[in-house]
Amino acid sequence: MVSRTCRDVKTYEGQDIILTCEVNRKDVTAEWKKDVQLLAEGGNIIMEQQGNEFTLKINQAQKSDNGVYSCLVKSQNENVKCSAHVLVREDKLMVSRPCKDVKVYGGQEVILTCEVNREDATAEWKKDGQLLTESRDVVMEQRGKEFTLKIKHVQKSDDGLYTCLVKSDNEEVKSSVEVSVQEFEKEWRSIKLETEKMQTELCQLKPKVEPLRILLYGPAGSGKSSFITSVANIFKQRLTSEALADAVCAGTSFTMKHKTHKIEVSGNSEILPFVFNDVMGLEGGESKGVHPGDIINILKGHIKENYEFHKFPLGDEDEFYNRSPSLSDKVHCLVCVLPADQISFIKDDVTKKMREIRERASEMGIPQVVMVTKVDCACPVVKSDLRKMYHSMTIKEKMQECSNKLGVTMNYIFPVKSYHEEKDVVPEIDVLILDALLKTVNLANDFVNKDQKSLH
Ligand SMILES: Nc1nc2c(ncn2[C@@H]2O[C@H](COP(=O)(O)OP(=O)(O)O)[C@@H](O)[C@H]2O)c(=O)[nH]1
Ligand SMILES: [Mg+2]
Repeated sequence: MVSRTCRDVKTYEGQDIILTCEVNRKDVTAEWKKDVQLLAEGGNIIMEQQGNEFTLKINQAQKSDNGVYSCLVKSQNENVKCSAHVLVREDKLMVSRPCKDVKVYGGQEVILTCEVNREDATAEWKKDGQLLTESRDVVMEQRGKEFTLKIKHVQKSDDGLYTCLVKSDNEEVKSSVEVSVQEFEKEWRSIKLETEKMQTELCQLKPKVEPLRILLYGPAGSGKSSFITSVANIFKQRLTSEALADAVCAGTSFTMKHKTHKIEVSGNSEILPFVFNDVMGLEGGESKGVHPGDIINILKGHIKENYEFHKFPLGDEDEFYNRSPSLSDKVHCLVCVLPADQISFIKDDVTKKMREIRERASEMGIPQVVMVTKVDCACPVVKSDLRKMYHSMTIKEKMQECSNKLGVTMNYIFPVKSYHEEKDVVPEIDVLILDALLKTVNLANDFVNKDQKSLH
């Protein structure tokens, strides 16, 4: 019986190999074979016997020594055999082709490859030290000595240091690479630079009900007043002195009176066929801002001009309560205003209130859009060039976050930059605001047309 069999050996060229085999009899002899060939001593081969223990030594092993070695032990009436694999490798485990740093545009595919000097290695990938797992957009492959990590549709959040950790037996090597995601190569949404045409379209709109009423709501300091002032600037073709926006610390000062903002057109005394109301009603707790119940009252047209909001909603006995609102008193489009740089910090109770208001508006069939303001504060690329708005991954991600939080689809979300420190009108500001405004006003108009039809 073999009491101790020889063990498999994996080593490098130049190392010595020892195979040992022990049996439970004393009067035995042994012969060693490499594969089918009987081995003889000489060269780098040494055979030894010490009692019932047989040893085969291979000095300074070479790749040619690779094979299955067996020891055949013979006694008078019995033969036993044990064998072991010997694997002599050329080198230590090494990265033969490391990953290369990559710069990609958002939305593209990233492929990282790393090659080692062995076929039988396995690898895992890490991003910033965190183990990566496969998903719909993350695919890992091995082809012989080559390992690949594929990331489909990269996002800004895929930026980071990627490491391919390769293991073989007890050895480990790694190769790291920096992936930096650039903005979108092509703009993902295009807007026409036709400010004049858009202005004319807005001026000449003849809705069935005038004025179309647009309600802006959102946290204090989100830029509601600045947006309205910016629209006024565009149609006056200069910066208006109308001090609508409060530059004071957000959260303490806000619009408390129900006021309708009309927009004048420069050159003649015309006013635009749509108006704005703005309320702040989304702060956490009930004590700040306009009560959600009053926002619903505004949507329905129950609140008269100049009403000063209280902590509690307006009762239907109040003189400011409009019991029989006409279609023009009602809101025709609800605009949620959220600052791009603050979206991630909006508290859950505020999001909940916003969703509730949205749901009530949806029940009434009122169309809704979201203006993502202060884009310059969220993305340096956009800050330095507003024309890069739809190239910016950050802005798209902010919009996506709004979409997820509020449940509004992306095509009704518009990133805008308002006038806040400019001395003159800037066409790049105008075009974004006009584009968002035109879509908002058209939705309001569609709503009024539908409502009119349902009356007849
Ligand atoms: N950087 C930057 N600041 C803005 C923008 N829009 C508004 N602001 C500033 O944000 C602050 C609050 O804006 P405001 O319109 O009063 O917010 P409201 O409380 O929602 O009416 C003011 O200081 C504005 O000048 C914008 O697009 N970019
Ligand atoms: Mg305001």
